[in-house]
Amino acid sequence: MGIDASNDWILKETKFDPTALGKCEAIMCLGNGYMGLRSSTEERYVGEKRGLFIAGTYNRFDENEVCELPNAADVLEMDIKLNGQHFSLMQGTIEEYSRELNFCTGELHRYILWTAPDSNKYKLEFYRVVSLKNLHTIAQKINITPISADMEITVSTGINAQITNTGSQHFSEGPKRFYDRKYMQLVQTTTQSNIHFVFTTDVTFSENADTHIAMDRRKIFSVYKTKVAKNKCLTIQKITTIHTSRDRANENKTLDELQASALNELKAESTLGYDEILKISAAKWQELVWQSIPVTVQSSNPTDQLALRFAQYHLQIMAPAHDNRMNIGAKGFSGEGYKGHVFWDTEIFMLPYFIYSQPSVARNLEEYRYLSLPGAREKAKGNGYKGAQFPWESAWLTDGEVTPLYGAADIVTGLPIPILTGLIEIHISCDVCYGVWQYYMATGDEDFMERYGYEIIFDTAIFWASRLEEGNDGLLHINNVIGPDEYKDGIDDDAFTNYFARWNLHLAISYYDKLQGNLFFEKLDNKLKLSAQYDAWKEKAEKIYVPVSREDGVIPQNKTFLNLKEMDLTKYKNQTRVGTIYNDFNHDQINEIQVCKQADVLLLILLMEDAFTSQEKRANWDYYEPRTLHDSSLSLSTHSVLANDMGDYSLAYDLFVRACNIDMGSANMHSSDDGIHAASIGGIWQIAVLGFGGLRLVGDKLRLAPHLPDAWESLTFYAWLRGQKLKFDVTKTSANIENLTKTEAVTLEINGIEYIVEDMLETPI
Ligand code: IFM
Repeated sequence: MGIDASNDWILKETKFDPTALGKCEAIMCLGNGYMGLRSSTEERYVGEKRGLFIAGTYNRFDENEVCELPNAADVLEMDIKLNGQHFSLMQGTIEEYSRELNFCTGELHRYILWTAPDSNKYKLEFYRVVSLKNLHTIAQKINITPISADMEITVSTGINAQITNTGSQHFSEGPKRFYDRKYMQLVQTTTQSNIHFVFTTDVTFSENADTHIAMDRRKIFSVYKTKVAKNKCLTIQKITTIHTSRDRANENKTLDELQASALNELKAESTLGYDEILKISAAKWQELVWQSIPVTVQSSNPTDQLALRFAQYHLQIMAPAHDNRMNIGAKGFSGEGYKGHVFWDTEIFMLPYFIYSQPSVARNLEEYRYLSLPGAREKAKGNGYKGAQFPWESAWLTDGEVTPLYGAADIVTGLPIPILTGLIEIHISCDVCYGVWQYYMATGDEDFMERYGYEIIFDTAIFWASRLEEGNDGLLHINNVIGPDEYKDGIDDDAFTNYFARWNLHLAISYYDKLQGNLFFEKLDNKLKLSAQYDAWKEKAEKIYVPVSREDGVIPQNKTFLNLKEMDLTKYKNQTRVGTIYNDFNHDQINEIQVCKQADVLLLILLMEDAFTSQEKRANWDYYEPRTLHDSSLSLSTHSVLANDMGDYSLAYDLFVRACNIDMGSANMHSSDDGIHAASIGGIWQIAVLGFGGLRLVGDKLRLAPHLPDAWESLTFYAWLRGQKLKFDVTKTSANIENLTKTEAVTLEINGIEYIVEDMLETPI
């Protein structure tokens, strides 16, 4: 696949490549936070992974599987026959080809000049959009022009619910019918969560077409036959809507009512037609993203701007901004990977984008955590602890822990590797608390804190207090966990976990002190019995063991890490695919080597930068960077931001480029097949704004310390800080900051000096 960055708004595939079908489906995925639609082609191919995912509609296939986002019916498929021959790029000759996703409008466009095996030539253009305005609408437009002679064209299309999640069929077949011999409707209902999906579609032809309607098992479709004159363009429009009983607006409707309202809405959308739907949706893209919060870079490498738009585009379509009962999966809604589950990826990697760019979306994401507190309490209780222990992987609010128990094959035993993360990767509880605190520090949103935030902070502190174990040394320890580095499991005193657990307790203590006398606090105190626990928190927070730096400043990643075997990791550091260490060692063996899958101590240092000295930062950077393989897509952005902090500028830029290539690059054509890497995409934005742009929340203070890479001349970005929208124009030598809201002054530290930004500020850097 050749990515063409000649236009930095457009992700372009320049050559049809059957081995890149899955990758393009994911990286060119369309969506709007309500749904994610993989960009499969209209005609079908071996190797494709068709997919449509609707936020929050999790279903559990059976007792042996955890719940997942079901892959819903396919509405894109069109079987096109030209002069009796199936249109397929696997035959005939492709004279010209391009497939483009335009980030500016959100439109996908495919252009093909094709000579069929019978030597007849055709121009085909496929346009598609998922509306950002009406979240239920998918619109398609197809232009077919016969170039050699008048032609008979037959198109078969409709709603195909013969789709599974790699074999697991999540739906019972529901009613299907035609209305007015024109509109097609099909209902499918999830087998366990009992959610109705109503698909309604309308297909129109620019030429008169003989039509016959047909039904099959889990399928409704129509076959249209028409004659098209040479050089005349046949235009087909297909407008589809999707509604589910999970939608807030439909919760109290009967299925009949839902079907009827869906049909009415389809008729209204269909009246608008493709071009108008596109225009309205593109205007929404301008309003929400491109005119309000664009990140703009002047770089000698045009792919940089493309990558930043790629990131903003995907962050927009992965966020279920419409409903606070939903959150972002590790693959967004772009594939079956990780089953649509939500991880710490949200708080640590994607949330910062929303906090600074769309604070109301950030608030929704954290409200989801509040609404999942019952499941988190259930999990703590089930494990014999108190308070809220958030699930490592979560799905619907009441699902609790949904991490699967087994994964890939162990090369030594031949058995599936047990997945222990759901049992012992417990730092998620402080990650959620950190997300809440970050949101609060950047926004100052007291209403959120009183309704939701403080309760999360207190209840996670209660969990940590109950999780600590008394050691022989008189200190409190956290044993048998997995830290961020998932190449080490069952370890004791993981630095990341222990530092954050202590921080979580200190935060709860400080808010307990601060909130005394508030009415809402008294209620919370009663509900969670805070006063009865306060003294114990204070005592325990002082006694938590945190791994301290050696003399040279290196912090042990956990109790045993620094005594593990050292190994030459060059081969794995230079790999072009992730996880090649598993070709040589199994998980138990990797557990014994000083090798990190992903940023761990270094992430701790980045997130808690005021807790460590510069000498410690440098020592840990020098120690852990060479030992980290970046075998998780979450890793590169952390290292890039830190490399910039450390003054290792060319490495910082190199890691940025690598992070951009995780999804956009062509080194591994299959790494995105199961979906894009949401955390890495959040990381691309973080590198630009928090790294090169240098905007950072340090403790409760905002700081700006930019340093642009050699390739960049300037960087412009926007950030909402404490209710004010600020515009930052950064060059290699200066920073221009404009407070666009101007209702309050914002305090920012630049080069060690505190500035109050009421209006405009220009400063050398
Ligand atoms: O949350 C991550 C984890 O840190 C590494 N493995 C993949 C997960 C989902 O992205």
